[in-house]
Amino acid sequence: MKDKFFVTTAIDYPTSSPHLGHAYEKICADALARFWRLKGARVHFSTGTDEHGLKIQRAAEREGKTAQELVDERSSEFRRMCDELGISYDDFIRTTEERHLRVVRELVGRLLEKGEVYRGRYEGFYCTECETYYSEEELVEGKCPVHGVKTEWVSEEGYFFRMGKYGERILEHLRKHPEFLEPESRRNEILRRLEAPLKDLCISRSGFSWGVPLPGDERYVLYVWVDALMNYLTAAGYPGPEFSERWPPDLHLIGKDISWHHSVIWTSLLLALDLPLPRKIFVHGFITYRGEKLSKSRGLTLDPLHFARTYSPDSLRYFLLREVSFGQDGSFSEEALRTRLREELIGNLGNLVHRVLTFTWNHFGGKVPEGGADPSLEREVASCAEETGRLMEGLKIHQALERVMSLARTGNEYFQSRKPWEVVKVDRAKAADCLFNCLNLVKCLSVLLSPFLPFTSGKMAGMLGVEVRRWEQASAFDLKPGHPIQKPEVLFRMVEKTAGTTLKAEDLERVDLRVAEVVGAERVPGSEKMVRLELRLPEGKRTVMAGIGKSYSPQELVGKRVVLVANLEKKKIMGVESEGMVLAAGEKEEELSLIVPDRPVEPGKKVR
Ligand code: ME8
Repeated sequence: MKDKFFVTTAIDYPTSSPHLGHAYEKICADALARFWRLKGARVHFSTGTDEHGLKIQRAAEREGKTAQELVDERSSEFRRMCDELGISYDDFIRTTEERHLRVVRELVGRLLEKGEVYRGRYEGFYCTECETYYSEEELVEGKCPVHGVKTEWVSEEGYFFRMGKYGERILEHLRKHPEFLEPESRRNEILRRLEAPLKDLCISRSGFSWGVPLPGDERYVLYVWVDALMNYLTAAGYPGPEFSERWPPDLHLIGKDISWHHSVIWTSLLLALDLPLPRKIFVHGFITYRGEKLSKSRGLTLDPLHFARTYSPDSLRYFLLREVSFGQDGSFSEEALRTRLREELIGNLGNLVHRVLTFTWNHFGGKVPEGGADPSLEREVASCAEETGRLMEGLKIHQALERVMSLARTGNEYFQSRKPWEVVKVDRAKAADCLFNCLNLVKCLSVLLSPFLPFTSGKMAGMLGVEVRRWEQASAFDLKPGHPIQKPEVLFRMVEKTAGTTLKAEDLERVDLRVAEVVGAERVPGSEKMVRLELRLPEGKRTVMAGIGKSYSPQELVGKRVVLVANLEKKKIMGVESEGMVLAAGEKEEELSLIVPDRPVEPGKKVR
């Protein structure tokens, strides 16, 4: 049992809009924060945006905005995503806020005073995508090992943090406290990397200005990761009175591309500052789509709000929490989401709640009928609450949710086997007793579901006229006979699918397909897949990004006549504004075949 729970997520780079991977991390942290609140812990949950650095400055330049304009706009998109998904953060921190700059200045000043920083010369490689330094040995075929993009050679005078001297202490900590970094596979990765001597860390950057000026030498800006990691201290209220209550964090929840930054860079900074280390860093897996990691830099993103708005925020939360084994990668597909919505949310949970409440409404005047708790059902509910609690404490989020849903199945079986719709005609008291038990089970479910599906839990509790406040409510059959319920409403609905359903001829008319000639083609740096095409149409040229680079070389493309979806909304892909899409057939990226007219057709001609 914890009396406090300070949980943080990574703070996202607002270089482009949030994607499903960002949403996944926030949803997992939210489920844990909500769980611990119900358990009575003093919870502090922070998330936010990481707004400095070269990557942000370059993104702003690409979009013709100032860096401040870019981060203001985009940070609000991340916050909106959190709000729409029901993320119950207590603090949404932006690293450009004055309260954070104060903390960074003070703490870097302290490092300088303590002799933890010295002047030197940095020579090596830098990946702007992850804002990380790499040595030559760390690169993979000369490219960033995480993003697969070209790195930049950096050679500059700068300031170094004596990180190297903490290598041994970090190793010792990892060995003594295996729970510090989980899952085990991630800890082993870090242990292996720490077999080589740990180097000092260059913490200054020059040549651009979008960052925190380095205290004491403002020709430099502070390396963005030092600034970003310190967000956890700012969010904890450093150095105010709440800080000692909240610190250390009970859980840093992060993705696997940034486990080194947290377990090594962050840990050594905290050691140097004599601050207590976090209790746990948990590394979740990546959300993939058709076998590829979602990533802004690769132009492969899925908009969480699209799915939340189409299917409901809880449907998306449910899918991600239930589908992905926490700590491992998990793949997203709309089809799989629809299947879980249909079979589990509608078919199991929605069905139970609907039949129990509707039956009560229709046959018992909307009041909990007379009955006594069925001891074996009550025991089953209590053991579900106990097991779910234990699974959540052990960070087995997907198993916890699975366990809760098994209780909904038990509820359905209970109702089904007692046939109250028949029994009510011959033995009203017996039917009443069945409903009394089912209603109490539904009430317990509304508590058990509340960390995972807050909107649904709220609706269920609302219909039952109860308020979910404590986890213990999950195992008590305390709805009393005579307690009124509200008119039942449907919890989940299936939604017509926009793609893949039958279309009318008029629907097809809306898609403007045209023949276009490829007059230029080049590979997009950093991607094996993306090719930037210049297409000729009678009205002028268009730039279109096409994911056909594994099937075609740029040379073979020039001169081809292709089919262009000409009235598609413009979209930025890998920094390039794409004005349409070309059609190709095939499943695998290496086996795509462009759709081309098999007789000469002039560019601009309509495809019908
Ligand atoms: O790394 N699936 O920001 P970021 C799941 N600003 N999680 C994913 C993901 C995917 N496909 N793609 C990214 C940064 N993430 C830094 C963090 S913290 C002091 C600074 C996760 O916007 C990623 O692993 O690139 C990270 O935890 C978070 O999203 C933000 O990624």
